[in-house]
Amino acid sequence: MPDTIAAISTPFGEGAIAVLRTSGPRAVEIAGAAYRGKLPVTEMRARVQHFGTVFDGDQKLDDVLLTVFRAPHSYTGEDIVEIAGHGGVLVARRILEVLLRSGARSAEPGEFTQRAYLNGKMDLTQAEAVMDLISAQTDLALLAAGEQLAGRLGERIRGLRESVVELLAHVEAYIDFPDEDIDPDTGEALLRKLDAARAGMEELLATAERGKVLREGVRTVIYGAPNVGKSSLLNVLLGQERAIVSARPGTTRDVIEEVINLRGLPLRLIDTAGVRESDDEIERAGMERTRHQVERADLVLQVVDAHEEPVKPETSAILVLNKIDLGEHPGWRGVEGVRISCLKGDGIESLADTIAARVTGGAGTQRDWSLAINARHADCLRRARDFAGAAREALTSGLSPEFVAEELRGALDAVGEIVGKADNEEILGKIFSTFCIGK
Ligand SMILES: Nc1nc2c(ncn2[C@@H]2O[C@H](COP(=O)(O)OP(=O)(O)OP(=O)(O)O)[C@@H](O)[C@H]2O)c(=O)[nH]1
Ligand SMILES: [Mg+2]
Repeated sequence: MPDTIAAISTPFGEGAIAVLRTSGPRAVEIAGAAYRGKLPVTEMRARVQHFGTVFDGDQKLDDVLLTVFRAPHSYTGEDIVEIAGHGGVLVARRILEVLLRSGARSAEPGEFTQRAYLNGKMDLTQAEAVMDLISAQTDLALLAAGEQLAGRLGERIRGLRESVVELLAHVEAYIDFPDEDIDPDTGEALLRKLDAARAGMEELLATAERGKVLREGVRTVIYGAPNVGKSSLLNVLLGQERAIVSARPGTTRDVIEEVINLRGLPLRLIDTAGVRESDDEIERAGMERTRHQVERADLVLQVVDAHEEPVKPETSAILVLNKIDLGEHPGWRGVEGVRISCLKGDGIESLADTIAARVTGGAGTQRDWSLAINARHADCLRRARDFAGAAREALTSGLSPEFVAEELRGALDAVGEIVGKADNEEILGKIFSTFCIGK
């Protein structure tokens, strides 16, 4: 029998309310020991809030609202009691201590959700989506997390898995009759099915890039010579005076990082020290950091001063010609780039369009971004795709069905791992350790 866990589920700090949760076979009993109200906790109707008081022995701790959820109709699939009290750090802590003393154990990060998964309330992709939802920083990220939480990705994966199961069953039928080779007609049909499954894998894999963008943001480095207006650009895009701007070249020395929401895309903007020859030790350390950031960037905005002599544009960067209000140097004529003025605010919308187009591959975010796999899914799918490719090889080169079946089983396991068919402590540990305690 699993133990009963408890945690404060609201963030640490003072707030209007704090919610504690306890889940497990003894949840009702444990919460009941600390609570006094009109009805004992054991007699409460599920999912109805009751007003009462939590005591530590004879000492009154807090007036609370208490709700019982009965297995299996709860988040975890176990009995859950939720206690909403006043949002003080100490008072919540004291209520938790009472629950722990009555026999609950402190919950590990993500343990409530892990139990939900283990009890079949959700698959692994849905459990992961819980965290995506909590950490979403833009509407697009929220949309994708919501769809995944609703099970849309899980459905696709199960469909894929189903088609591999069918293939495998078909091939295994031949293994049972050792004298028979797969006849050409059947071979053709199998190939078609196999290729459809592979296409399905590729289709999902193609969403990995946007999954990374939505979850981690686009690392966008603002790069260029001193004094061209890099920090000004950061401030304009951010909508606040975050970085120091001054007419003196070499103002920014450290790396400044802020996340913004650009057309629904989370952009991790990184302002850097201007790059030039310098004897100043601190400035040179700053430039070293700039170089390091450029190496790790998903996208580089190369800022130049439009009214100065042209410099050579970087090939993969978006060229941003700033200070266009001062006029454009004839040398820039015909050069492709976004012309802006941070001072006047001109051209910023068009820069945002250019960035969004680059990030979304020109298709815009109108395209369906609600399906966006994460790095773990991508890793599983790549393995599945390779196994499926090997199965195809085996099939077309006339190897005996055993070999085909072996590869298909590999593909099946890899696909299954995405939703959690292949239970593995290590995988679960990795996923749930990123959660907050109490979730
Ligand atoms: N006229 C004009 N001046 C601008 C514009 N953008 C920035 N500046 C000015 O250019 C100077 C340098 O701006 P910063 O944003 O500090 O430039 P930076 O590239 O961050 O400079 P470093 O941090 O030294 O590398 C400041 O005096 C800004 O007010 C613009 O669009 N037009
Ligand atoms: Mg600067």
